[in-house]
Amino acid sequence: MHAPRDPARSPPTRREPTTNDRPPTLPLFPELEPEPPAREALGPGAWVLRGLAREHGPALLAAVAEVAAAAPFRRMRTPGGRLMHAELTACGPLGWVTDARGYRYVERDPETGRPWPPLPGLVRDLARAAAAEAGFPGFEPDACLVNRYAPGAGMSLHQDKDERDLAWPIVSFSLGLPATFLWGGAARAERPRPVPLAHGDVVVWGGPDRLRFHGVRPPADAAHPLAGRFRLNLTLRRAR
Ligand code: MD3
Ligand code: FE
Repeated sequence: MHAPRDPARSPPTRREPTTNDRPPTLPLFPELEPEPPAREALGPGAWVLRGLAREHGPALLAAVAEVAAAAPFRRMRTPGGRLMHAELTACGPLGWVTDARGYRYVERDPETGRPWPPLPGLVRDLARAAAAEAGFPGFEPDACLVNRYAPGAGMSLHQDKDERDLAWPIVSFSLGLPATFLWGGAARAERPRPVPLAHGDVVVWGGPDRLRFHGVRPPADAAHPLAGRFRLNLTLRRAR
């Protein structure tokens, strides 16, 4: 053990400069840097929070597996009779479904007749934190949709407007294979902007951007080390 240093008796020491004293070196060609910015505004109410959930990837995928064990992934039919390409399940008090009768939120899985599995605490906590960071404090989701995309499966341009109070945002977690998200406008005809989304990216969509048309390009065929040949997307919503 050292004796405690008495500052009054020891001579002032001068530290040698180390590399840590240098100001950060800015990239010569920032446009060539591989690191995307941590936060990107897609619009006045929409934020990409790059990699915010990456460290929770294994836990989130385990949570999805547990949900899918109780409420298996399935392909649903649109009211027009078309089979959706993404497979879907849900957790939390309410789950979104589509069939010949239309789109709606229901308390029970129509496949099993049982309530949807509970919303995992980690998912709820991360969604609340992400919403707060994007300027939506107090977000309390009551519905979590889980979309699973195999290579070749996408989602065509649509709006999300089945939720009662559109003032609440939607928080989405992307896991597994990367895919290109399509960020459209208020009208379907507006050409959407491609936004690449990777494992661990979180996006918050709200405010004036809540009713934008959006879709997902099918992921390319590849294997993700944690998720295999799938892209998974969790969307957290306040449905009622
Ligand atoms: C933008 N899912 O489930 S999540 C959907 O990646 C859905 O699985 C996509 O669109 C996916 O409805 C995109 C992101 C998302 C969700 C809702 C939005 C983006 C949104 C609502 C308004 C604007
Ligand atoms: Fe959507």
